[in-house]
Amino acid sequence: GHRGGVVWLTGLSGAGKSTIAMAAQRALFDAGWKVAVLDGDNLRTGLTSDLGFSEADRVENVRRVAEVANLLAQTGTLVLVSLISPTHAMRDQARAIVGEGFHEVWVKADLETCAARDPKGLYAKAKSGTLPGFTGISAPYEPPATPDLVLETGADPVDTTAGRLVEAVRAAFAP
Ligand code: GGZ
Repeated sequence: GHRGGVVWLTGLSGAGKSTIAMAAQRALFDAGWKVAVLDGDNLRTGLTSDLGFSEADRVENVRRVAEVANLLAQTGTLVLVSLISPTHAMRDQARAIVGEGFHEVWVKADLETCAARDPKGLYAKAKSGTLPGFTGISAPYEPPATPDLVLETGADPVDTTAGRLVEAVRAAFAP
């Protein structure tokens, strides 16, 4: 079968990381792959429920999720991680934890596009100042310098971006 590995989706809130991860998971599952999604927003109800959004808490969040992703990858699972993981240092830490088989994917959309989508109203709160330390508004996002793949969700629909992700996964991890 296929090799295990970690495909790390980074990008702003509302860029489309979770949507693309879920669509790719479905396609890979239908093709017989062992595949898991680790989504920051979901994990924060359990594994990382003690963490907030300070720099230090985000570092710890990324560290824990990378450790879990690595354990799953070692069982032969293809792991799709969906975390803002806003800094180079955080993503470098994840890469170091996983080692071989780490792929960085930038789910790219303009801040204006994400803020216009605003599915949970978080950008509105961040702009009004009621939600401090929000990525892209009042906390940093450092775009990846050398991502393995860039998916532009402002330009391309989800079937296109998810399809490109699935092709990249096949190219990297299929037998
Ligand atoms: C960024 C925040 C914040 C702040 C709550 N900054 O788009 P969402 O809503 O559904 O998913 C986002 C999620 C980000 O969690 P991560 O674990 O991916 O972040 S990190 O990798 O930086 O640790 C967003 C919501 O939580 N959210 N407050 N202040 N996103």
